[in-house]
Amino acid sequence: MSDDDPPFEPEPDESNDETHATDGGSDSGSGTSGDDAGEDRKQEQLDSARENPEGEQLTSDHGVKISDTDNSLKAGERGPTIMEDFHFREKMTQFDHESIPERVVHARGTGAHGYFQPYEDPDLGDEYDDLEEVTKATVLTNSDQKTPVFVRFSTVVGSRGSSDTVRDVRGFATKFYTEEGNWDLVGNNMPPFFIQDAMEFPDLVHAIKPEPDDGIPQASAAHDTFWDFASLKPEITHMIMWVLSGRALPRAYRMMQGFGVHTFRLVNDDGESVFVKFHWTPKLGTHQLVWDETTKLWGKSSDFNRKGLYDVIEEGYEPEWELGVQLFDEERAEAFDFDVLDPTKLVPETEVPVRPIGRMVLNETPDNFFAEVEQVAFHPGNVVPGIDFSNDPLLQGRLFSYQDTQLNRFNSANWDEIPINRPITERHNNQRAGFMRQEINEGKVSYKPNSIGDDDPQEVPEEEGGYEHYAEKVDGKKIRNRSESFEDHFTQARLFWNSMSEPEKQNIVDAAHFELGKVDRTEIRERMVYDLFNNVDHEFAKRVAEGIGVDPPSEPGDEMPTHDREDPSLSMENRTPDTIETRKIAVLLDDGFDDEHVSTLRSALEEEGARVKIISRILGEKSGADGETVDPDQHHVAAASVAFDAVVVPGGSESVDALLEQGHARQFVAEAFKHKKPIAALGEGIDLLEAVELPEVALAGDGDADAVAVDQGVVTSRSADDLEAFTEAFVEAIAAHRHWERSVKGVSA
Ligand code: HDE
Repeated sequence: MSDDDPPFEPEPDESNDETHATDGGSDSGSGTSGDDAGEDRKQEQLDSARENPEGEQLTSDHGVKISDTDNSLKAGERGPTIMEDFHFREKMTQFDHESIPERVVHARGTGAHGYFQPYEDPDLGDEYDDLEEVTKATVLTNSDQKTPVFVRFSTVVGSRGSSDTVRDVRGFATKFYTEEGNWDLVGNNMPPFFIQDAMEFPDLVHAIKPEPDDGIPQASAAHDTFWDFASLKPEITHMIMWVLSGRALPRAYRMMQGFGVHTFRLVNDDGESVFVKFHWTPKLGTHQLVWDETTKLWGKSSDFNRKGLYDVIEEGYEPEWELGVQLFDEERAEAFDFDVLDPTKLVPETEVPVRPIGRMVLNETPDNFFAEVEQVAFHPGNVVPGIDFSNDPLLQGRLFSYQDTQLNRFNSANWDEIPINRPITERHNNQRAGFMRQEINEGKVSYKPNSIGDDDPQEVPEEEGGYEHYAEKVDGKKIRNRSESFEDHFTQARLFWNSMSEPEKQNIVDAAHFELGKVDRTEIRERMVYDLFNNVDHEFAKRVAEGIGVDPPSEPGDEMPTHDREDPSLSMENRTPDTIETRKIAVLLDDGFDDEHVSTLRSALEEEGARVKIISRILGEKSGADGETVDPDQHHVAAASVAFDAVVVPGGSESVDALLEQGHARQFVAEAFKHKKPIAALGEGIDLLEAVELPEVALAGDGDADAVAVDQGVVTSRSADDLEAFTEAFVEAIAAHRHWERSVKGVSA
């Protein structure tokens, strides 16, 4: 099978059949009527800016046809180039100016289009009957309305060309083109943040970015300046626990949760407000890579996450997330043992459940990376009526920074006029000028009040949709300090640690060994262990200390909380729905493979939504023992197990004998084992697993010819008589994603 053949046709979704409609005809003036007008309108707007140069004649930017684009104009056959060559000048000037400043953080990313649609009558528990009771934002409440979205996922620290699979927080920024203007929910894949006040952000970023003297390291926190800063900032502890966990190594953007991080406000028609935390929950589960795998991917597939999102959408899948809200009023907020305005805290789901209120579907890749992904500009200050800010000092600071940073990136206040950033609503105001103004406004008047133009554009009263800020009572002295209610830095860090399974805890310890192992200064490592980790959990601190040349602390830290609370929602292992959709499965074979094994496996796995890829030593058709042929998708030079979710070795003695001679095939299996991925083998295929000497794994033996053996995610069947039972067991092993119980100490891969 080639990459061109969609392996899996997603079920036709009735609610979704107009998703790609770009055929015009929508009512551009329609308000919040129950149709997909908004969704269509964004597509139309983008279409009007799309150009397809294919087959057209080459022209200059001023529209003149060009006769030669390879040779510059010269004075004589071998003479100097002449400046009047306008085509040369233009081509070179455009090239010289092809880049804009990369984002100071979140420089590396990718994006996709899609839509958001609220659920009809979502279950909000006992406290609220319906969402209209708490917000007038129809983007969240009108279940007939699909709002177009553009989502950009990103890493934070690395520069634009850095690798995708580094240990880092991931950005999860969504632009909703609503009927009431743009709403940007600019979140991350982790619910807390590093710091409590926007004032500290430049210091945090300076500390984590490459060090200023040598510009090293790229896209990594593993160096002295970051941990120096961290060890002196106990408020960072909770976030550090997340960053050391598998959350910082997402398997795919489509397998990642998203969080609004801050507490926001929802506001209803009567001007009443409740607090809200926003959550994105991926339909495909929340999954991670393992560290060794990520470092190999830096070299073998450094666009791994970017390509992953692009490929699945192009292959016809539609990654989906549920938007959930945690709703709580001021009184409830007062009762928590943390401050909801403190962005280093989350609201535990054990306290306030997440209520799903709608779904987001990503179904279209960008046509032009620069015009869409690079130029999309988010701003947490972009809100619509019904959504408002809290006084979280980090959020308040962001409201300044994003507009400011766009001015730097675009060199113009008109950044919100370009196609990807334009709202679908009409815009009327008195702005007329500035670099790269796109709109051509007619008329004499660009001021207010005016009599010449009937005093247009008119202000809109709140009842008619004008944005009114929530009338929160604020009364205080001007002070520069930190609220006492922001002082507890360890309770939630401990909650996170307590909520991890043992393998997840080990991952955190291993990550700390790597990160702090890269820190030269002993006193920094000591501070991390004694001042931070030992105030989270004493055993944790000792386990970290052992690996980094620091004496283990003898007593728990003075500030270590004693609670044993857990929140199961924090563990990724509890976020593994029973699906293998979009997982990439490698089939290792050579000439002489068992035809039935391959065709049965492929159809069974594809039926479950997996993507099956045939890997062979060299490209070009391979013949099965019974004469079937397959066309390998990748060969050994290009394929590596790190880019797959599981591997299966079908039978066929000639094929397996060839694989046994191929170091790459052994390496493929050994690496998949080391990275705790599902492995399966049928018939003679088991010989390859035996040759690799997977430690402490029970394979189907000759004696139990009929049985399907399943041990630690390794599924084998010697006789291969019951292919149905075999594939069922393999599908189950793939759905589990990783098999943490394996001992991989002796595996050299
Ligand atoms: Fe950002 N952040 N940030 N940030 N952030 C930027 O804006 C900033 C913060 C987040 O895909 C920048 O357009 C400050 C929290 C995402 O284009 C910049 C503070 C959260 C993206 C900026 C924060 C985020 C950015 C760089 C502390 C999670 C990528 C380029 C007060 C809730 C958006 C840009 C995209 C980007 C500033 C903290 C998420 C410089 C000052 C907390 C997902 O404006």
